[in-house]
Amino acid sequence: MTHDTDRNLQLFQRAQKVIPGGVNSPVRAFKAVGGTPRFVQRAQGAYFWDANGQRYIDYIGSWGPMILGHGHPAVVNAVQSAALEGFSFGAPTEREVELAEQILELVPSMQMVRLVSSGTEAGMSAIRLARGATGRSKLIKFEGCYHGHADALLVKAGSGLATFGNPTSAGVPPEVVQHTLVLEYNNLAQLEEAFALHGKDLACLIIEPIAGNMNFVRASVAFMQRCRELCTQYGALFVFDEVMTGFRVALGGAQSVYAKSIPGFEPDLTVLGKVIGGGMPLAAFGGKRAVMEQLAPLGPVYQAGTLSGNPVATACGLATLREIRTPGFYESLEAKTRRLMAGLKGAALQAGVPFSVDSEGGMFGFFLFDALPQNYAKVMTTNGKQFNTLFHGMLDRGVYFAPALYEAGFMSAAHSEDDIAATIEAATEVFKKL
Ligand code: KE4
Repeated sequence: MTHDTDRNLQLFQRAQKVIPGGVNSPVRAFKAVGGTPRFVQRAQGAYFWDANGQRYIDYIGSWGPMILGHGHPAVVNAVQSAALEGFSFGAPTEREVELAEQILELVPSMQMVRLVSSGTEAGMSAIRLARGATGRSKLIKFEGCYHGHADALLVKAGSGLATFGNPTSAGVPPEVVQHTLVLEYNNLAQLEEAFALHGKDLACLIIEPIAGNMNFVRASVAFMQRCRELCTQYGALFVFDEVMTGFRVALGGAQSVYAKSIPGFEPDLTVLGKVIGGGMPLAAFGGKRAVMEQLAPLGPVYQAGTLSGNPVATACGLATLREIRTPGFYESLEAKTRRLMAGLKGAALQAGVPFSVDSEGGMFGFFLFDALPQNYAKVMTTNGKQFNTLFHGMLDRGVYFAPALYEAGFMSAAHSEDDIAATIEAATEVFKKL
C-alpha cells in the first residue's frame, strides 16, 4: 500500500491540514501505536470498512455505545422516524421523559436524572452538583480514571501521598485543580489517610467502578465498600462514573455488580453516557431527589444545554435500551466476551506470551502480564513495543482492537461465533511474532 493507493493515508494527511492531529478526539490519531488511522467509510453489525474498502471486526464500537452492533434496524428506523418529526426544539418532549423514566427504572439508586450531550458534560455537572449540594469544594479522583476533560478533572497525582493534584493539561490553571486529590486506585491506606485529613471538606469522591481508561481494572470489593463507608461517614457524595460501564457490564451497570457482593450498595450520584445514546450524543447524571432538586431551575446549581435531551438522540437511546432489555441479552453478550478472552489467553499461552484477561458483560481488557494489574502504575509498565506489535498484527489481519494499551475493548450483540473464531485465529498467528 503506497501513498497514492492508501486512501486512509491521503485522508489523514488532508485531515491534518485542517483538524489538529487530523482527528476530533486524540486517541483516534494512533499516536500511541503508530501507523495510519483507519478512516471509516461505513459500518454494519460487528464490522466497519475503511477508506480502502478493507473490513475490520470492530471491538471498539465507538468506545462502548454500539452494544447492539452498527446499524441495528430497529434503531435506524427509530432515528429515521424521529428525524422526520424534527431534529431539535429547545423545548421539552415526551421522549426524554420516557428515557428518563427507563433510566430510573434500570438504575434504582437514581430517583431523578438530567440528560446532557456528552460524558464530559455529565461528569462536570455531577461534580458541580456535589459541590453545590454539600457546600464543599474538595474532591477525590483516582489515577488512571478518566471522567471527561473538565478542568477540575484533568489532574495527575500530586507529589506526596494524598496531596492535591497538578494539571495534566496545559491551559488548566493550578488554582482550578487545587481542590482535587488524586489517589492510587485500590489503595486503601491512601483512601483512609485522605479522608482523615480532608473528609469534612470533601464534596465528593468520583470513581470508575471498573476502570476502562486504564484498560480494564476492577475496584476490589473491599476498596469499593470502604469508599462507600467513608463517603457516608464524612458526608461526601459517592459519584459512580458509569459512562463506560453503564448498560455495558450489566443492565444495571457496575453498581448492580457490586451490589451482589455488598448488600444494599449504591452510589449517591451516577454518571451515564455511551450506550444510553446508542451512538448519538447523549449522556446523563442522576441521583437522589434531594440532591438533584438542587439543580436549576429548582435550586442554586446551574446547569444547561441547547441539545440536552435531543429528540433524535433520545429516540436512538430508547430503541437501544429496548433491545438490551430483551431477556438473555447480557447472558449471551457475556458468554461471547468470555469466549473471546479464553481464546486469546489460550493463544498467548500456546506462544509462551505472558497474558492476562478480564471481562464483565460486554466489556473486556487484556494485558501482557501474567497477573491482572490493580492500578494505573502497573498498567503503564506494559511493554509498549510488544503491545504495538500485537495491535498492528491484529489490525493487518482485519481485527480492530483499541489503539492504546490503556483502553478497554467492547463486544456487541452482532459479533458472531465465526468473528470470535477468526479473531482467535489471527491472535494465534500474531502471538508467535511477539
Ligand atoms: P465523553 O465526553 O467522551 O462522551 O465522555 C467522557 C468519559 C467520561 N467517563 C468515562 C468513564 C469515559 O470512558 C469517558 C470517555 N471515554 C473515552 C474512551 N476511553 C472516549 C474516547 C475518546 O476520548 O475519544
